[in-house]
Amino acid sequence: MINTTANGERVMLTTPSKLPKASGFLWNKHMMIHLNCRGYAVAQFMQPEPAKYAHAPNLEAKTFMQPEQPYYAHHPGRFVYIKNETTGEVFSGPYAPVKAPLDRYEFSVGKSDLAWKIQKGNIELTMELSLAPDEPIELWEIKVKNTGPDSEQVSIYPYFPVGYMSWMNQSGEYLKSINGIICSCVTPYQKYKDYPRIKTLKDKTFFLADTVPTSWEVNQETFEGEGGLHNPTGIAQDKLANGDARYETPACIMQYRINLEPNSSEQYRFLFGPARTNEEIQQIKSRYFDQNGFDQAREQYKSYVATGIGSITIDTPDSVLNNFVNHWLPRQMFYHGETNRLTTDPQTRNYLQDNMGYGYIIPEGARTTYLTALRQQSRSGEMPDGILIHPDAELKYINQVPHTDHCVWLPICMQAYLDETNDYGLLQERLAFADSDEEVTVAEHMDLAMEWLLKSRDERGLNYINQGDWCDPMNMVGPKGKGVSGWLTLGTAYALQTWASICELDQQHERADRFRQAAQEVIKAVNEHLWDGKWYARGITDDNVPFGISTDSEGKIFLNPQAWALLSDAASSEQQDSLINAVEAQLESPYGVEMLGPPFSAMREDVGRVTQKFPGSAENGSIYNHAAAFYIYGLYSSGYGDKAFRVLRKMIPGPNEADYLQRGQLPVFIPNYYRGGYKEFPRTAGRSSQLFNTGTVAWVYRSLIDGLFGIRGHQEGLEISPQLPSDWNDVKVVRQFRQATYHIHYKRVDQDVKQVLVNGAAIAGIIIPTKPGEEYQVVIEL
Ligand code: CEZ
Repeated sequence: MINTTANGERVMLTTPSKLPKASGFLWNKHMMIHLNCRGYAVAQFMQPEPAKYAHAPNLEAKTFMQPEQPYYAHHPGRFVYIKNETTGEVFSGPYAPVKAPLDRYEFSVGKSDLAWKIQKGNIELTMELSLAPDEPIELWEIKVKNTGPDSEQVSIYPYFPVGYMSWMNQSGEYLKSINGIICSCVTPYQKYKDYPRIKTLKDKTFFLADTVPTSWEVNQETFEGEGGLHNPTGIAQDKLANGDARYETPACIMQYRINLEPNSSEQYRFLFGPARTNEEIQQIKSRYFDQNGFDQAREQYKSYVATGIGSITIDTPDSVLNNFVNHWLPRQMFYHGETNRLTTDPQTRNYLQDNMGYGYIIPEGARTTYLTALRQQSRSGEMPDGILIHPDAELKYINQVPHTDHCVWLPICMQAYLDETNDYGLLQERLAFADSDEEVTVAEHMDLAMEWLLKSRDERGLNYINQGDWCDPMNMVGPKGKGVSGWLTLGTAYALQTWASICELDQQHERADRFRQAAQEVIKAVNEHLWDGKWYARGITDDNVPFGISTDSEGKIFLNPQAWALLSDAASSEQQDSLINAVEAQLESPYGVEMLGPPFSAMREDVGRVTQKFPGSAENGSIYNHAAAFYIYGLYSSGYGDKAFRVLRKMIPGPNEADYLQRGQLPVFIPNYYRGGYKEFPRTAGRSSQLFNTGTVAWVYRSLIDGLFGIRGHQEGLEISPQLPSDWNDVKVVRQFRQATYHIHYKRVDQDVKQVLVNGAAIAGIIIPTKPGEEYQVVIEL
């Protein structure tokens, strides 16, 4: 059902119906497209705000990408109908809208393309999507082949619905001069002040073909007729009606009527995307269709994606893990760093954590993000809810809701960058503030952020939560200004300790002591007020009610405080054992660790919106992988290697069939969640959200480097402290580190003294020095 090429670079699915939402995605810096195995698509491009060029049939609200995105018959997608001109029989690729049974089906997800090969009778259809490297254009190549012994008369109809573009003005027509369909609209608006912006928008959607069609149709309703999408009236006719759309819903449809001799094939290429003017579209046509622009663009796109390689290549006994870590994990981190989830005002915590992952691929890129973020800090030390990364951006939606955790992420993410690069010069850069021109060093900015966290605590020493912390929808714990977050208080402790370690390495010993001591006070407060006997509480509400505790019937235990108690060393070893036992007993399922349990079944007004989400979905007790990743990192940092690996491994779908069927996802990304409620709703537990925007990936990568393989950067070199699963005996890893390459061989040996050998000689201690350009052969005895 699901296969992988030997090197893991492609994943193939051979059924269109058993994992109906299985999907893949492509992106460049200007767009992303998420396609499922049946051909339904969600695509966005930036101008500078995210916009669509293929719309739903109703007017869509502008919101972030959705988990468990529902698809319906008229959902935007990329389809090809094929009609046998002799029998009249019709099927469609990749599967929808006709959903006729196919003789062969393969959805093949590559790192820089998505492809399908399907067969019905003697006709084989191949559809292949790639993207332009640096503009929002889909490059489609469609091939039909006659694999039978007789010639076949067929008509091929690419069908790219454009949907309801606008209630103000929408239309579409075929233009012979460009051999393409251009659909136009005016993005709806009502404030006259918006006009200057509206007139700059790419309000046209084009569909350009390299081959002149037999006929075409631009009118969705005419095409569909009385037959419906599974049997469109347009296709029942000999030729399409060459129609247009005049304030009617447009669609891009062409007919190619051909005679295919045995073993012969025809190939067509199409370009689909947004543009502002017809001239622009004309230029796109010549750029891609004259000479070999199309092929070149595909190659360039492939090279672009290939630059997103991580800093480790692994060869362990677990081939699924190898494939995932060598290809798909760094690809997903690269996507996050390159696009910031297609927003112009990423949430501050997302911006920092996404770039923590990016730092393992493009360190200079990560460096810039710390500077960009700190320039937007206020003189008080407070960080804004979102970071503006485009001159026209403004804080929107969730970024208008005050959350109190943003300062926490600064030292934590920066530490990964410094470990990797040793670029302590960063701390001496001088920057101003959002509300003051006074320039101070990055280190001083960081001090202010830490002091802001310390100041934002109540008389007990616990951090105020206001309308949310890491958990966006935990919005009613502290709006009155009293409620506190147990997780955030532990976050403060961990941030302070992390900043103290950075100061220590930067030879700022007095500073380091000060922050380390402050962390101890914070931890003392947590243990005094939030230890519930067996685990840590999630917080205390505005009305002084602790929650996330054993006497709660729902939301008894939350994962985040437990994970961060491990990270911040707040828990004694007895407390560690106790909270880990509680997590394992109450939250761990075959699909990973749930974020809280039991899930809330109704609104709890002193906790907030999180409790209104469907039980077991998203923050209300799903296996929220981002939270699970904190826990994994916490387990590694406390030396629970086997436990950490068990949970980490559950993030990757498969390899057994039952697991794939339950999750419904291909092992090409980690989704933001798998459904929880394993005890309450076993039928849906494990189901993937299919949403590939998640802070998880950076933390998983960091867990692999700092934890599992123990090859973390240190000022003097590479620090060796692996925590391999006890049943792994022989592992090889190639680690790229500060322009040097380490070929590392982990071996279990039967001798008391274990050594680290570098180029054949044992080293004293656990740090391997590093020199740019060097190759090191390392043997680590276990
Ligand atoms: O967003 C994520 C945030 O981007 O939720 C995480 C948070 O840490 C990330 O910064 C946990 O709350 O508002 C909501 O209810 C949603 O839950 C979204 O905010 C959520 C979506 O996954 C965004 O894609």
